[in-house]
Amino acid sequence: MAILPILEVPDPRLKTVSEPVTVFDDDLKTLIADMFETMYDAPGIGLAAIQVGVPERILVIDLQEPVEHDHEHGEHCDHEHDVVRDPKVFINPEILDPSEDLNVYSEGCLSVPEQYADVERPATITARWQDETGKKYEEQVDGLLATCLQHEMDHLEGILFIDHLSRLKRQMVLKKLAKQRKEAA
Ligand code: GNR
Ligand code: NI
Repeated sequence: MAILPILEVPDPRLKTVSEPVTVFDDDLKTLIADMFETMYDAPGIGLAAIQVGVPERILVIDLQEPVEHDHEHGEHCDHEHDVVRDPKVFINPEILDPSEDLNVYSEGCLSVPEQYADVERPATITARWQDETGKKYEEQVDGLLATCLQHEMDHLEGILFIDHLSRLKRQMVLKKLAKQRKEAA
């Protein structure tokens, strides 16, 4: 397993249109394992293969809701371990019949680090995809998973969440990122 470097704007590779996966082999399973490790380390709730430089239609998502729990007095508790992992893999994903009603979510992206902006997307979609063995699925998806899946699917088309913003807002986000990078340097 390996943590892979994540591409950041303005890396031109992020604008690549990714290619469908046709071979479901051990190399694919290794890449998916590395993508999960990279996503959990970042941390993020989703990752597209192109974000680690691989132009293939592969997504990993884990909305990773931390679970509330009680514990006995004096019991040792490391909250980092109190996360129920829910890893989801989407290969060659497609969206069918997006709803007319939209959801607004303050989105972020590991390729546009530490910047957030409201993005409107269909609230409900039907998603079709394959898993790492090539098995096909079709399911209706809503809530944060619908938002995240659409954000990730945009990556497969070379689109970032900032591309959904007005030019003015996009420039504000990129200026803020440049300023924060300068201050961190
Ligand atoms: O970690 C992430 N958080 C997030 C929040 C709202 C909408 C989408 C996302 S995905 C993002 C990780 C990422 O960049 N995936 O491509
Ligand atoms: Ni992203």
